Amino acid sequence: MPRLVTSIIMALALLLAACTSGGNGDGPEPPTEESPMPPVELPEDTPALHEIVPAPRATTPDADGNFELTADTEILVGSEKSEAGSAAEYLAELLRPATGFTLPVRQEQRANDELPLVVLDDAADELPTDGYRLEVTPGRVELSASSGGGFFAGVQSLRQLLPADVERDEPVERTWAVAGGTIVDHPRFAYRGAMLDVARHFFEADVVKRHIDRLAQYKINHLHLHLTDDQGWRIEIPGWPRLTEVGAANEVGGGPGGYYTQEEFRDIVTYAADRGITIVPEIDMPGHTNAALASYAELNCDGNATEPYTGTHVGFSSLCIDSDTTYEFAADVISEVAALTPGEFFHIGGDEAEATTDAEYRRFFDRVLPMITDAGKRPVGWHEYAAVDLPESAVVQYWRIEADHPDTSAAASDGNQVIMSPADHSYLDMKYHDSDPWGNSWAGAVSTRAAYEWDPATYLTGVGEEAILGVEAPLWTELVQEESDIERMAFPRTQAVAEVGWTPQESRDWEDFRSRLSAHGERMAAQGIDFHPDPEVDW
Ligand code: TNX
Repeated sequence: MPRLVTSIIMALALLLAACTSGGNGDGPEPPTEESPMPPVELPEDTPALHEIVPAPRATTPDADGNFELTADTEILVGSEKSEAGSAAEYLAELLRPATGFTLPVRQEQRANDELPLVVLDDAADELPTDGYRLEVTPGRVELSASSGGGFFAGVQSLRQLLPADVERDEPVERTWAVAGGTIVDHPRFAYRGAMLDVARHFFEADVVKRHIDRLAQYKINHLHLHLTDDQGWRIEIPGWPRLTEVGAANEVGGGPGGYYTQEEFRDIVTYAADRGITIVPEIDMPGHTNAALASYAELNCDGNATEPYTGTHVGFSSLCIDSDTTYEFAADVISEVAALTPGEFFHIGGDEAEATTDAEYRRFFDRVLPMITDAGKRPVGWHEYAAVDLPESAVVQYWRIEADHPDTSAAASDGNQVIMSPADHSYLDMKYHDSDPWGNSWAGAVSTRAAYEWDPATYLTGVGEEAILGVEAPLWTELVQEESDIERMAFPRTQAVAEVGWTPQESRDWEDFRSRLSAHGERMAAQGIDFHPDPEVDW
């Protein structure tokens, strides 16, 4: 751009800033012409605006707009929204270890214009859900959003615009620059989820928290925790102590199992919220309940407790459908777990209830679904539960690999929303490639490319864009025992599904994703993630 034009634009911008700040001198102001920021040279490893994952909607680079993060940089919160404050704190926490900078977060409007600033403020116009605008100019990065989700998403984009070194946990002496320009972005779907099965193998709270850290960077905004199954009950329920004394003491293969106390679980929920992630608790019923049936004899129709189960078969267990104790149990568990989670969803399982007749299954959900809506939550269930009368707020999660499921399409026509988790594209417990030594294979291999190349809106007959709440990548853990197994199975397929959920279909392209993803190998390595270097990508 010619210098004269640049100067005119700058003068106009200054004039506009003076007008919009109300002229009372207490609004943050851009650098003045008397103290222009010197031009910033970008180190070679500085990512370009379009290189982030998931791909943003619109980027406008500006070579004159580069920003340098320095020891003087401050983070300023102009928005009253508490999430803007949390997002700012989170940003500071992300950037402090590698930069070694203090990066103070200030809630005040006043700032020293001489200092480089990162400003989080309300968008002047209403942005779509989870949308944000990121403007990088010399001396100032402005992140604006209309909602908490937007601030968290923008923070992740800004983080990815810094070089991979920013992911190290020790200070690195170097220039920290961000390429100039503007990103305007919002997601295709409101729900971008991951699931972790903590029932088949139990994972301690700090493992879950580290997983949350890793998911959040790809704008995953829901973590569904599969808290109960045949092999284990993982959440403390007052009044039902044997669920954790007996039901939690096993896992697949006979290991010691474990569970979260209510306090630990609340702590996970808060930790996730501070990173823009809502926990979706799942209590799987009426099947997948052997851990409960082994804990309480009275939950069984014959009055005998079952034996603990540490194998991997499915479909053999059921709560006693026509016993009042079952509904006292369900009511207590649902109200306790609903109270632990401020999020809008409560997952009630409903899958593979092969030990229950269709009529029993229906009777069960006719009594249990109102407990969930009465607790103020939207029920979510695996797609088998689309066979029952669902309340309007209920969400159906499709997990199979067939292109037709009439109950799910009927629910969608009735206005129920659908989460798409087709196993042949989104199941993180599958092998990446047939030759892999680990992983399930009933849905076939799910390579990174397979996790990327599908369209949620054309997968299932009768379930189009409008019916879809979002996507979710489940990680079942029959074969996953260590934290490093979680990492290997989840990454990089989580990035692929995250982009399926965020980026519009017409803007997605495997070759383009593949080249952007390759730069994330270094970022993941710097974070200590034991990802799978799928040979489909040049790492
Ligand atoms: C099917 S997907 C299941 C799980 C297994 C998984 C293994 C679903 C709702 N049920 O119980 O863990 O396959 O891939």
